[in-house]
Amino acid sequence: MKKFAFILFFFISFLTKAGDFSINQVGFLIDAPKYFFINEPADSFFLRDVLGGKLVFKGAIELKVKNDPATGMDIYKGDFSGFDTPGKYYIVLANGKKSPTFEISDTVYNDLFNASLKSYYFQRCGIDLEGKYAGEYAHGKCHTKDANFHPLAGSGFKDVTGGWHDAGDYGKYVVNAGVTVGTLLMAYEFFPAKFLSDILNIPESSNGIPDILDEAIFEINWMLKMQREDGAVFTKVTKGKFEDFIMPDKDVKSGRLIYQISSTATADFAAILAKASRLISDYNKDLAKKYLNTAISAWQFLSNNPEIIPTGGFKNPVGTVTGEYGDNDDSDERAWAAAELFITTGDKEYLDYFTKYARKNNFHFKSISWSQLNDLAYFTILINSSKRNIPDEITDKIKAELLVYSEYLLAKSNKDGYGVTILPGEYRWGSNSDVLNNALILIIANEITGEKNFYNLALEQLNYILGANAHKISFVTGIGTDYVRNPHHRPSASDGIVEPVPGLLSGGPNQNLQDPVLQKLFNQNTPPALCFVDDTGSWSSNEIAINWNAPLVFVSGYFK
Ligand code: 9MR
Ligand code: ZN
Repeated sequence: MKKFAFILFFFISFLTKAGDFSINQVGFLIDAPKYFFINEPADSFFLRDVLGGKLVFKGAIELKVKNDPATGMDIYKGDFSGFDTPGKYYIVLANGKKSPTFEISDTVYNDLFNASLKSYYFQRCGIDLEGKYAGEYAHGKCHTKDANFHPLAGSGFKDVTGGWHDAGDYGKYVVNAGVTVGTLLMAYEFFPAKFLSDILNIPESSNGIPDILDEAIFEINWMLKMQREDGAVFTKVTKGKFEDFIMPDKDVKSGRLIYQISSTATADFAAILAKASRLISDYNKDLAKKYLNTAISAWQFLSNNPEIIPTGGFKNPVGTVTGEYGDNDDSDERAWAAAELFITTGDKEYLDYFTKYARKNNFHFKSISWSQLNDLAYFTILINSSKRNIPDEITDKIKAELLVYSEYLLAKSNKDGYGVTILPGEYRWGSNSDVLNNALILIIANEITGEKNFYNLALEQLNYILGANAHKISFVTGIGTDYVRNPHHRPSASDGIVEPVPGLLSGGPNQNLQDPVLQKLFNQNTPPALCFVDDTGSWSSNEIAINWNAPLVFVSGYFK
């Protein structure tokens, strides 16, 4: 009982620390739905201008849901969508409680976009992060001796320096690079006009190539080093065990190893290199050719080895305690590679391969993740359909299933107090990236169908990430008024700087409680969306990762 009271006290103080308002702390686009949530009844609310406190809008507060399934909370909503004058505002209740200040403008997500893309620069491995780009987060070269082979993968040394650190750890994993680079390239390919910025202040800025491509190329150049002569691709470069909480350039004690090849890594590689080849060809024909050749050699290896490698999917060798990214189904990765290779080459063999997979799976959409790439294949075929004369029969199927999936997301959101598109049971490790990947799907659905509901729902997902959630917190470091400050991120925790490295998305609530910090605070009875804590020790709810940031770049870049 005592323990319960303590937990309850902790809970309440924790949940109320950010104030009482669940609101997008960055703000709203001028024509977007605008709203906030509170957890107690109130009659009305007042929207006031920051300058002088002038009252600009008054609205009613309505009960949205009692005992919300994901949070156990009563949720009340105040809506001010009708107000559309750009400026900086806050909300006040009759009892005097004030919300954080937020902005209404058509450029409200610019800083968020820049920070979320720039975060990849801070993850770079094997180079000096120079003060002129990294500011106070500058540090020396790390992991310059990458790497010797794990005995199961080969012998001796191979240069695999470069690329990004995967997450809060310093490992580098090809599988996770797949979905990450895939999503960044997709943003540029689908909406080039929105992603042309070349002024992010990374070393390649102003080189005439959009920074989003430059950053992707930094990772791709590492991926190239991970390829074996026969086309197969090694799975990862990590230590035997996760590093201590030290800066990357201090991580020199024990060596890092290259692990075995896998068919998932090889297929992800083929997809990325094929996609990058066609996108970079406008800027650099030689590079485009080189990329395509490596993609084809990876595909060749896969064709000669139609069964999954290793059998059952990649597993960490006994004694290895770093990320696994194990996946026992490589069919979606292979289909994605085929789709990208077809669009780049026009070679019908690839289209046939993709179509066979898509038919077998009835063109169904699924939640996008490092292990689930089939939506990326569908999108590639759909967006490039006229370029390659894809038969209507195929594109119609993809469109129809995209619509079915988007309606399903809409139905889920209607059941949720905060309007999020995941339900109890789905708050898994990295749930915030699932929310943003759903926003990505909805953005494309809106582009294809013109259905404004999907556009608005995508924005609602971003609202959740930026503060319209039970924790009243922005899940992106440095963004909003009350954001995550203690991510499970080795540089942020060991650089001696109070502020975490900016632009990083926290994984978010994880009802599976997969770390000791969550296990101590919560149990199976905790409402799923509450299973989160802004604590460095909670790697299963508060880590950051390259794949989670990618849909944030996509979504914020689209709406900026
Ligand atoms: O994102 C991954 C998640 O889906 C898995 O459930 C989890 C446990 O295997 O691993 C996550 O990825 C981590 C990776 O293994 C190592 N680097 C940090 C990643 C984010 O936590
Ligand atoms: Zn490094």
